[in-house]
This record gives sequence, structure tokens and C-alpha cells, in this order.
Amino acid sequence: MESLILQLHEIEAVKFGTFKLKSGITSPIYIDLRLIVSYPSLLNHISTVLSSSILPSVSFDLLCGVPYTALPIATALSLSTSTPMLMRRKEIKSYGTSKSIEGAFRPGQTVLIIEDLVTSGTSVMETSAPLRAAGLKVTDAVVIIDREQGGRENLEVDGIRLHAVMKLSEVVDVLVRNGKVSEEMGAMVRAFLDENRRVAAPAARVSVPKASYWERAGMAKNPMGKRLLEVMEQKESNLCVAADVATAKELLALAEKVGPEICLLKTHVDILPDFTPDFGHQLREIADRHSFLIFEDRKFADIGNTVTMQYEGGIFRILDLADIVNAHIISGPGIVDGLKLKGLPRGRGLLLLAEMSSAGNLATGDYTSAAVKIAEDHSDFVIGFISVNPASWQGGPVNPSLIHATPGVQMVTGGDSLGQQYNTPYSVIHDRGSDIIIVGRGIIKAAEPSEAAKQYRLQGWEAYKARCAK
Ligand code: 5BU
Repeated sequence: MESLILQLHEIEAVKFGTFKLKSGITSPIYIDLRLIVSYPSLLNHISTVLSSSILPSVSFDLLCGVPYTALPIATALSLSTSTPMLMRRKEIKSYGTSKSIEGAFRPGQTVLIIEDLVTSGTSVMETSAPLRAAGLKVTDAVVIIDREQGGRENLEVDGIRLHAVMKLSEVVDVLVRNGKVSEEMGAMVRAFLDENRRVAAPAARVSVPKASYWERAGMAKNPMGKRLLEVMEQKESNLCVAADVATAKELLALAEKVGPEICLLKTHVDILPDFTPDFGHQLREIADRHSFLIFEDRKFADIGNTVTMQYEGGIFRILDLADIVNAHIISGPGIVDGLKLKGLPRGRGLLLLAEMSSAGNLATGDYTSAAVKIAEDHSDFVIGFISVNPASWQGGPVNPSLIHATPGVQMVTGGDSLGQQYNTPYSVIHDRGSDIIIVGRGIIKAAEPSEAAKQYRLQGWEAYKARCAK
């Protein structure tokens, strides 16, 4: 290890002075391991030290380097140990397969994360989150240098054991002992380390899409998703009205009133006592005239075979009636395959319930991540999600062609007596990174629904414009 430290110092991968770190703190020591790509024998040396000192005590099936600096280190280890490697994309492609993890794997396999330097541990967590979302296990990470500033503790909370080849204090000790840095500088770095023992991992990364609906329409694989994004841009509307009125007659009247303001009308056809087979035609005629799409909030939840029948058959004929439907993923990806069988040939689209707006709901964390994975695997049919706060999702931004629609929206925050929770149009679109506000009672119970719809449309659109301009 001593010779490794001296070599790192020699190539100036370890520097002393005044440096501002990614975490915001000012440090008297700076480590830049990006330089090692210029020294193949050093890279080889690092890989040998890692595989002899740490790898024997960890069990894993695959390696994954944290982009970008650790990628060559992971590659060197992969070659020397014949262990397959995965790569995590920092930016998700908007074309091709749109995967965030590249390489061959089976869910349930264990991935060892390789990192060059750990301060707070955030970069390791940014890599473990999408791996876990893809069904892989992450229990350990190896790092060349641990800055001893809280990374180990932060990662432990995230269920990851950190194994370090060397600690920053050891680097300083070796360099002082070999006369490479002065005693004073050594003391200064040790004092700095003592004062900064715990750099908090920043709160979950917030990622709000900046691309326009128009640009994203060009990326959409499903024609209905593309059309929805185009309608939004053409009508300058990201408003969906939840038409939860008492009768089909009232629903048609409401659709006529709010039609000019909306991109989408959301129905619950099973609440309409006067539903007739002709209802679908009447609603379609209004939708075509005002250029909005129809979304039946059916929340399918059964196995694939059953939902094919529920989608196409029965009294409501949802497949004929609705451009878009939604589904829970509680039953697994087979539900998407079932709905796709009927919907894709008809040019329909599907939203997956990744989150819900009601208090105490269980669609959180790994469940939400699983919805993202299923959506990305079926992006020919899945057009997006029912979401509440996509900006906070683990694993960072999802494919930008996928659309987020958010229920639980009113002009003021609050809720109802049965668990509904409301956020404002601005917070939903601007802060939480959603694309469509779904508004029910805020509009349908207003004295003048068409005027209320206009106000919601303007607020939603303004928030979108502000988000794109950020
Ligand atoms: P509200 O009147 O704006 O509270 O109506 C919200 C609508 O959105 C209503 O039709 C619900 O069925 C629907 N909804 C929801 O509120 N929360 C959810 O998580 C989902 C749907 Br999914």
C-alpha cells in the first residue's frame, strides 16, 4: 500500500493546497484518480491490490464501476478476475433500448460496486439505486481511498458495507513519513479530517425534466403517448379533468364545457348509472371536436389473462371507449403484457400506477422503482405513470418520453376526509417534475367549471414554462 500511495503522489493524483469539493466543503487535500488512466502499470497495481486485499472477503456475481473515474478500475478488475461487469449510464438515452444499466444480468444477482474515492457516499448510492431498481442486490462497495468523512456511515444506512484499500489519514501518514509533505501540512490535513468527520449525504437528487413536451413527443415510442404530448403543446394545456360526476349526461355536458381547456379527460365509467353503449361514441365526438384524449381510470390489477377480458369485454367496452387506461403492477409485468395484447394493435396507451395520492398508500420506494423498470421494458405500450413526486424517485430521471400524470391537485394544499392529499399545480409541475395535473373536485364542484378549468390550465402551463426556462 505504501508504494501505491507514493506512486499516486508522484503522478499528482494527491495534491495539497485549497480545494473546493463536490460536497461544498473546502479541503487542504485533493485526490484526482482520473489521472490513473494515463499510467497502465499503476492501474494494474491498483487492480492487483484490490483483488488480493478486499475481493476474497466479499461475495458477488458482477462488478459495476461508479461512472466515470472508477470505470477503468472496474474494467481492470473484471479482466483480472474474469468477473462480468455492468455499466450504469449517467444519462439515460432517449433512443434505442433506453436502459439505465448496460450488460447482461439476472434479477437477484449480487453486484459489487467499485469506486475510486468516497466522501459522503452519494455517488455510490446513485449507482446502487438503479441497480436495485433493476432487481439486483447491492451489499458491498469497494473504494481505493476513503476520505473518512461519513461515507462509510451513510452507506451503512443504505445497506452497503464499504471496504477501503486506504484511508485518507493513512495516505497523509505515509507521505509525511517519506518526506513528501511537511509535518505542518500533515497536521493541517489531520485537523481538517477531525473537523469534517461527517459530511451528510445530500437529500435525494431532484431531477425535473427541462425538455419541452414537443421534444419529448419526438422521443415517444407509443403513438398515443406521442399524440398526448403533441396535444398538450398545441393546446398549451397540461390539464386533465377528473370527470367524477353523477351521471353520463352530466359527464358529456362537463366534457363539452371543459373540452377547450384540457389535454385529457379522465373517467370512471363504472360510476355512471345511465351508461349506455352509445356513451362512448358521444364522448368520442366531443373529444375529437375539442382535441382531447380519453383516459379511463380503471386501475386494472388482475393477472394478464383476466385483464384482457376486462379491457375488451363486459358492458363498458373500455378498449373501444378509452385512448388510455391505467394499471397497478401488484400482479407483476404480466398485466402489461395482457393489456398490451389488446391495446397495442388499437394504438392505445397505458399508464402504470407508480405512486398514489392518498395518505398511507403502499406504492412507494421499491414498488415505485419496479413500476419504472416495467415501464422501461414495455415502452412500446406504456406511455408513463401516475406519479406524485417523480423528482424524488430513487435512481434519478426516467426515460423522458414517459409522461407523469398526477392526481390530488387543487389550488391550495390540503386533503379530504377520506385520505386524499392535495398539492398545487405549480408544485406538481415545477417542483415535483410531473407533466399533467389531474383535477377533479377543484373544477367540477366550482361554480363555473369552464372558468375553473381555464385557471388550472393557466397555472399548470405557467409552471411548465418556468420549469423549461430553469
Ligand atoms: P379529486 O376530486 O381532484 O380529489 O379527484 C381525484 C381523481 O383522481 C379521482 O378520480 C381519483 O379516483 C383519481 N385518483 C386519485 O385521486 N389518486 C390516485 O392516486 C389515483 C387516482 Br391513481
